[in-house]
Amino acid sequence: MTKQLSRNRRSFIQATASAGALASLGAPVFAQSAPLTFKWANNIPVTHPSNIRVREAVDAIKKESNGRVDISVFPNNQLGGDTDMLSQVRSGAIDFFPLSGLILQTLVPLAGINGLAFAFKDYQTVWQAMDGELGAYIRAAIGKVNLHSFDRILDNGFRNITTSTKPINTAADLQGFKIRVPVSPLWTSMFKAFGSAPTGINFSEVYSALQTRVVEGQENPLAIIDIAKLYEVQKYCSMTGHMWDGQWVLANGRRWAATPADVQALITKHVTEAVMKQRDDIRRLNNGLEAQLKAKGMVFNYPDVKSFRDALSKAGFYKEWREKFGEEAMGKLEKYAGKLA
Ligand code: X2X
Repeated sequence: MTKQLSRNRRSFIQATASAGALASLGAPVFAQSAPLTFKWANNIPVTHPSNIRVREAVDAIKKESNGRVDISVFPNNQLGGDTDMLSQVRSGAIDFFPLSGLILQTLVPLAGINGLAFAFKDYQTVWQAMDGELGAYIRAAIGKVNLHSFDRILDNGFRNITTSTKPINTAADLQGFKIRVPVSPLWTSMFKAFGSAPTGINFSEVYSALQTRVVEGQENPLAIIDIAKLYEVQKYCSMTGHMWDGQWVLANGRRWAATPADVQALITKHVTEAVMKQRDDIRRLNNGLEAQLKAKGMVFNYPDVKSFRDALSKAGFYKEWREKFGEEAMGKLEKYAGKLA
């Protein structure tokens, strides 16, 4: 009897709670409003976890909204390179766009801070910082340029240098080296500090730039090196792990603000889930990829990072960026990363 009562009571509470939740979310929107269509675009091949998880998210969003919220995905630079897509998400031509904080730096200078060379020693520190105070500080800056950023950042990974010509063992090997970097002030400045010849090229052009030898090398996490088949046009992979890079999932600010609260909540829930699963996928991939890339003919080496850090310090790289980012921002980074040279 007591059991029965408590069960009834529980279902009453549940029913009341969900009715309340529905009312506050404006439940009728899914049922009554006109369908809402959105465009999501990115720079990554369809087989990358970022795209696999986004596919799952948009399917779930469509289903849970009874078909009312329909997000079309345009992967692999179909709508243009990163620079172009950034303009498009600002103008509203596309609605959602995951972008490296370092490329976003052309618009939001602070957003490059997590890419400071050798700042993060491991993933644990990365997630503490990016899901903690540092990430919140960066997102506040992103919010000021008519962009909404979801709270959780996608993993791209720790970046390593690949080349068609020689392994990179010490910083001296980077002198005069023709390397592609993404279009971003921090990346260009870092390789200039090494004495390299960096060229800013959008990812959409990287394979052909390597193939035609416009540049000798590039740097990316193993998942990208594998999935974009860069091993076809690169021989050496030097495991420098020189920075951690992730992609903020950006939305056009006006479009997001005009989206009903219940739709915002539904999209946010699934985007967040997708990001957390994507992080897990990348972690698993990174563990197995080295062996696979070796089997595809790449030659790996494991440089001591000291010469790279020293070269950057000597060239004034850290000093320059400390001034540019400012003490407040550097304090948020160093709270997690420890003191940077
Ligand atoms: O452009 C790159 O190298 C990539 C794919 O890693 C980024 O999105 C920053």
